[in-house]
Amino acid sequence: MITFYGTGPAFGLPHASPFAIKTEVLLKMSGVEYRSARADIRKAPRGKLPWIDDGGKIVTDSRMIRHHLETVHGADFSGGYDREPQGIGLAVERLCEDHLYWINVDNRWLRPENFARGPVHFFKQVPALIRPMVKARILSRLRAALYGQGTGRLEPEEKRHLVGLGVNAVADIMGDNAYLLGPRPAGADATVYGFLASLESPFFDTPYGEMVRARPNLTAYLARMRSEYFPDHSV
Ligand SMILES: N[C@@H](CCC(=O)N[C@@H](CS)C(=O)NCC(=O)O)C(=O)O
Repeated sequence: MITFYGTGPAFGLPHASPFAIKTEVLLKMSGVEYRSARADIRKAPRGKLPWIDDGGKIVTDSRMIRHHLETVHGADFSGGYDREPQGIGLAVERLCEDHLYWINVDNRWLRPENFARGPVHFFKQVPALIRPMVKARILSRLRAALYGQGTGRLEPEEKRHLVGLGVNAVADIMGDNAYLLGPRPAGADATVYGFLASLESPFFDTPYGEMVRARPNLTAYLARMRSEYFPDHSV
């Protein structure tokens, strides 16, 4: 039995982490039996979540978890699509994970009002005496990571422009399809759902949610994915 370590529901989402939402959708798509456990980031095997424990084999990173489900459990995330649409799906996944993700992290963690609304609560388990120090250390690490990645050097208007390009590209690729690539869900949908739902979350003060909601096909898609993969998750 697989144990899946995610963040658990937060911010009106099935998980605080889009990578955890993605991974749980992949697990559900695969049909493999699993149980969920709340991850303690201090115990994360590579310092990042999510991860899984499959009978003692630890697999970290949502991309490697997908690979594990395919190679060890015979999961098929192709959705039955040809290689070309699958290639488009992979490119869209990386657009979400390596680009939109960072702008969303910047918005959640480095805008003080959003940090106070959400991420600050992650520090509740830290003893009160050292909490301010730990918080300051994590924020400074994150600021450095965002600066290194590049997002930290952009003006708000530039970030909005880039999110608009990314969101509209996904909406245009999806068109009238029920899922990203056509009438059937594929592995790419786990990612697209995780990251678009996170970007759209009205829990945070953000200009990005409106960009997602401005595209009716994305709004319908988020509702469809949520009712199919997280029917019990009510917010
Ligand atoms: N490539 C990884 C990325 C995972 C990731 O960045 N997780 C974030 C949470 S959304 C994390 O654990 N960050 C903690 C850190 O970087 O210290 C995946 O696909 O799982």
